[in-house]
Amino acid sequence: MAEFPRGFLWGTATAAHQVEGNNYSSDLWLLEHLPQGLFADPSADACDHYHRYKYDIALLKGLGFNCYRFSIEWARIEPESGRFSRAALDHYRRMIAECHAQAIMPMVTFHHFTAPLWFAMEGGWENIRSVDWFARYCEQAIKALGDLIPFACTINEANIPLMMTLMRATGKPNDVIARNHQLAAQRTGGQRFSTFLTGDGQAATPHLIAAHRKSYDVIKAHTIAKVGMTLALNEFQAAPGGETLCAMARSQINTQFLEAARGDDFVGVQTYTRVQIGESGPLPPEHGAERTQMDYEFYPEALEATLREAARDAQTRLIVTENGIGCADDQRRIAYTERALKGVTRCLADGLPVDGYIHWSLLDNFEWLEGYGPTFGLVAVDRVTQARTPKPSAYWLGAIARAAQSH
Ligand code: GCO
Repeated sequence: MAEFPRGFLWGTATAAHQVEGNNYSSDLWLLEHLPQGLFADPSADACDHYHRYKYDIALLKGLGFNCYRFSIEWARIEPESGRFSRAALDHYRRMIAECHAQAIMPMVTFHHFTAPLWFAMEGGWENIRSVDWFARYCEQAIKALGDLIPFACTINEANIPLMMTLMRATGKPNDVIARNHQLAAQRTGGQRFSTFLTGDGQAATPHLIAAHRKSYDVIKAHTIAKVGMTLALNEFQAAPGGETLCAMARSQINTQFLEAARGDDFVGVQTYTRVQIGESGPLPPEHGAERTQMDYEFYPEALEATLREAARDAQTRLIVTENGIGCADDQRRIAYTERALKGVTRCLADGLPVDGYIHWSLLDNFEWLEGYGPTFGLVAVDRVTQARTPKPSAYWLGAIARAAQSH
C-alpha cells in the first residue's frame, strides 16, 4: 500500500488500566471487587505491562511499527487529592524515554476511563470541580514529562459517558449500576460515587468538554507536543423511520465533540463499527450479519465514514487512534483491518489530512466490563505466564507498516 505519506504514524494502542495490572488506587478497582458487580472479571495483574513495557515496546518495534499510544494513570500519579507521586511520574518518564530509545514515537493519553478513587468519591465527572482537578493533574504530569512527549491525548473518548447513558451501552440495568454506586459510596464514605464508564453522561459531558479545553491549554503551555482528544465515533446510519433519531444521536454523541476539537492540533478517530438507528432507537445488526466478540456488526467501512465526518466537523488533522476487532479468528482481524485501511487510503486519495493509523490493540487485555473474554490484541497474552505470542495479524500489519515507511 504505497498510498501513505512519508511520516505516517503506524502504531498500536493500549490503556494503563487494561494492561498494567494492580491499579488499586483507581475507581474501577473498587467497582471490580464489589459483590454481584458490573465486571465479568477483575483486572488483577492484567498484562503486567507496568513491569514488562520495555519488552512490549521492543515487540511492536520488531513487528515494524513506529508509534506506541498508551496512557499514564492518574490514580497512580495522584493517589490522594493534591499528593503527586514522584515515583509514578518517574516510572512514566522511563517508559516514554524507552520509546525514544527504541525509535518509537510515544503518544501519551492523560485519561483513559479510570480516575483516582478520591475523584469518584466526589462524584467524578458529574462534579464541576472535576475540570480543575483534571487540569491540576495534567499540569503536574506535563511539567514532569512534557519534554519527552511529541503527541498528547487529553481525554480518551470524552463522548463515551454520554453514549453509555443515551444508548445504555453498559448493558446493565440502571438500578444495578445505582446499587453498585451506593455500595461503593458506603465502603468509601464518598458523597456521590460515580465513574466515567458508569456515571450520568448528561451531567458529565459539559465538564469533560471543559476539562479537555483547559487541559489542552495547560499541556500546550508546557510542551511543543501536538495535542488533541480522541473520540469514539460510530458511523450512525438511519434505518427507515429512524432519520430524526439518527440525526439526534449523531449530533449529540459525535458532532458536539468534534466541534469541540476545532482548533486542536488533531482529533483522534476511534471507530469499530456502524450503528443503525430505527424509529425507536439503536437496532441490532441485521439478521445473519457477522458479529464480533463485542456483538458489534463486522463493518470496517465505518472508519472511512467517520474519518470523513471528523474532517467535516472537527476541521483539523486526523489520526486513527483506535481501530480493530475483538475476534477469536485472527484471519477475520486481517480481513477487517485490510478493509479498514482501504477506507483510509480512499480518504488520503481525496486529500483528507490523515496522519496515522494506530491499531487497537497491541495486547489481548482487560476489556472493561467484559473482562478478559474479548481479544482485540495483535499479540496474545497467556493469563498465567504472561507470555506474549504475536498472532499472524501482528506480522501482517507490521509488514504493511514497514513497507509503507520504506518508500
Ligand atoms: C474504547 C476504549 C478501549 C477499548 C476498545 C475496545 O474505545 O472503548 O478506548 O479501551 O478497549 O475500544 O472496545
